[in-house]
Amino acid sequence: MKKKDVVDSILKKKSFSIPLLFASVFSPSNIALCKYWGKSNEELNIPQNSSLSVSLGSLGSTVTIKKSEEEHDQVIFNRKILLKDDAFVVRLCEFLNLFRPSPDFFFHVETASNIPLAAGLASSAAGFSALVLALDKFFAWQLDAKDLSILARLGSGSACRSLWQGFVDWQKGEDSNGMDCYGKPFSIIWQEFRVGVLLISDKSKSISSRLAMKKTLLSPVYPEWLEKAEKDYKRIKEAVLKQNFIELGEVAESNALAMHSLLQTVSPPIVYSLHETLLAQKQVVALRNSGTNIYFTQDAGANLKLLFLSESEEVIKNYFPQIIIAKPFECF
Ligand code: 2P0
Repeated sequence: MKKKDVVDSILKKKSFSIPLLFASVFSPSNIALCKYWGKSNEELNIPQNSSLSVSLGSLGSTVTIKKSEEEHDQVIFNRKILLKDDAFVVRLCEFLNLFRPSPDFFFHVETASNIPLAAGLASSAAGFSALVLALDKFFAWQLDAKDLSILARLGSGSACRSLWQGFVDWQKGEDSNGMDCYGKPFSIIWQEFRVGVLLISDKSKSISSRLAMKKTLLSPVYPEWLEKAEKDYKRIKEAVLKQNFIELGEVAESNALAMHSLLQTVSPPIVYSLHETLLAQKQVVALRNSGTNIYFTQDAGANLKLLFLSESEEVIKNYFPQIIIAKPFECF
């Protein structure tokens, strides 16, 4: 199946009426506690392993769409008009091709992210999630959460976990077309849970996660990653359900380190960490050894995300004054 077939199968009975002049939706960013790393289907972003994430509360992206007055799509990012050949615009327009009511219908898309670009967190996840939700609102499709999550996944895999606040489960599913591969929120509300974003570098990453994932599949130890990811996913799920912070933190940190070790087995090795990343990891471990319950996780970049509970917030702010603290459950 191609992306367009999936979209058509979801939208088969939907009309493209436009009752609104515009639609605007916010989606939070999300951080994986058990990482999605490797695809079994590149076209449809179907993962090799199940993953589990937590949202970043009010940190994320707002997408506003309306019909373009021009004869092409217009994309504005943080108030700046982007050029047609910008890689982000090309990717977005390709995605929008899946949803045009007619070939001469063009979109005006405005994306506003409140995450510092330097954080390397203005990830595609919140953007594609908000875009799909905005399309649903704009065309009044009223799709259910499962279908919306599948559509968001077609834009970017991790976007299927950005439709909700709190913890989200993304099962890899069994269906080769990915119709059982979508995000599902947990009903757990864990008010004290915090994610701290620790900025290490504002340099763009050396290699996109999409390409890095592809290269990693060739690693001789990739099967070992899959085995570990499956175990970690189950343990983190259990820890979320029991609200066992120590277990959650230990497994999440170990999962992130395993993903980065795996990256080093690729030829040539893929290294996202900087010297400062390793120093910050050591600082987290030192703080933990002095009695503060804190763990780190790291995605496809040099920055760290710190996991802790509200009881440790003051100590951690003193230790890492530059930290940006997200509250995944502040809206509940
Ligand atoms: C994750 N990452 O689970 C993992 C961990 C980065 C490290 O999902 O190709 O932008 O669009 O499906 O979702 C980043 O990859 O990749 C990612 P595509 P995506 O959050």
